[in-house]
Amino acid sequence: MTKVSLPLEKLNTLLDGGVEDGSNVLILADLVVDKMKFGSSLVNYRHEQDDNVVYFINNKLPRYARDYIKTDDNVSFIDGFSATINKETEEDYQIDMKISESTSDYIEASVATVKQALEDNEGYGSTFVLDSIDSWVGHWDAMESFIDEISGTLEDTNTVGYYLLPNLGFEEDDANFEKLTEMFDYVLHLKGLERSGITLKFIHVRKPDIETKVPFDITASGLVMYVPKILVTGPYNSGKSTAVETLSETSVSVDRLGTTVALDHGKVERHGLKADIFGTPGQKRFDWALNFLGESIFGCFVMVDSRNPDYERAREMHRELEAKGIPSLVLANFQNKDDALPPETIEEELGIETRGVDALNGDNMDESLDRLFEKILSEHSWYYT
Ligand SMILES: Nc1nc2c(ncn2[C@@H]2O[C@H](COP(=O)(O)OP(=O)(O)O)[C@@H](O)[C@H]2O)c(=O)[nH]1
Ligand SMILES: [Mg+2]
Repeated sequence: MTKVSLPLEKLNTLLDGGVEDGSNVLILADLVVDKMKFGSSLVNYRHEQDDNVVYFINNKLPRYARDYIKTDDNVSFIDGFSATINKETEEDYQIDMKISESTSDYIEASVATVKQALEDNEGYGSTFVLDSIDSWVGHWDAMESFIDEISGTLEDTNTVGYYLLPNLGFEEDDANFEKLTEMFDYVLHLKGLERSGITLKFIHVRKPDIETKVPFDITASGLVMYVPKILVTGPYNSGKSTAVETLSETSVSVDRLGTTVALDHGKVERHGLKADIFGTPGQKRFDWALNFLGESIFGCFVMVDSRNPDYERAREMHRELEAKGIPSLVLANFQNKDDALPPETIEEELGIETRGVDALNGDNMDESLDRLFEKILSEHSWYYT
């Protein structure tokens, strides 16, 4: 069985390499998530993996989707919309009728056109995207027969079919949702939550049912795993500003008022991860930072100076973080110094997971960030609220 990878590494890990070749995937998108951008990121990614793409768009003009798709090569559009507004199509394939006149005729014509387009691409691994099936919802029989008929062609042409659907009100235990779930091999639910003025987006794999959620964002370079805020805290001179600078592509440090108002900010974006990272002292102003940065702190590094760790304060900060449900990791900094205690000793003393790092040279910093992401994905409470 061949697996076809998706544009997020974490998703592939959860799905043992991706989705099965020839399968069909429902992408249910909450309204705060731009499903067309998601679909285009998927197309751009699969195209980079040498897929041919057939993109069937039936709720707006294809050029709106083209704006997000990086290439015209080997990307064919089926225009299911122009006829609805009496416009000539510019695409190779078209559904030459209005869905409003007869949904079942429209779907029948769609089956024939999709099959044709996929067969024209035969011999390649392909990607098929249908954006979107919302206008067919309720026409269950017609939709089911469309999906059934296309399934055979997907298998024959080594194509994965992705069906986009805005979440117009499917609740968790909705009978309609169950019906939909039965029709597809995979169901990816793109969820959105508003928190402290930002929208947190994450993928919940509902078929197969996987508990770990994958937070994501859509950037110019494609889909990335996205965690809005990571905090770096610890005593004065433990290396917080240095850590933020080392981890970030760009960073600023506001230090001029001494330890009271110090705040570092950097942006991390690399190997598929994106995060805003904030450094703030762990002394008196820690509560202030937790409140100021709000509920959307996803994870925290507690920095200690391995030459002289303040165990009491580190334990206290860990307790405060734990009480707020924020996953954290102790970074035992200055490991390059001769008199540094080994991370194992510090971990044992604290009873809290600890990694040894050298913030200045960056030793073990990337690995620690990956580990914190892991902890965030498996422990963070906001997925469940
Ligand atoms: N040798 C070494 N120096 C470090 C390391 N981390 C930080 N420093 C230095 O220690 C000093 C204090 O670090 P800084 O990041 O400003 O600490 P902060 O007060 O916690 O923000 C600076 O001079 C850094 O260059 C490290 O891992 N190794
Ligand atoms: Mg500093």
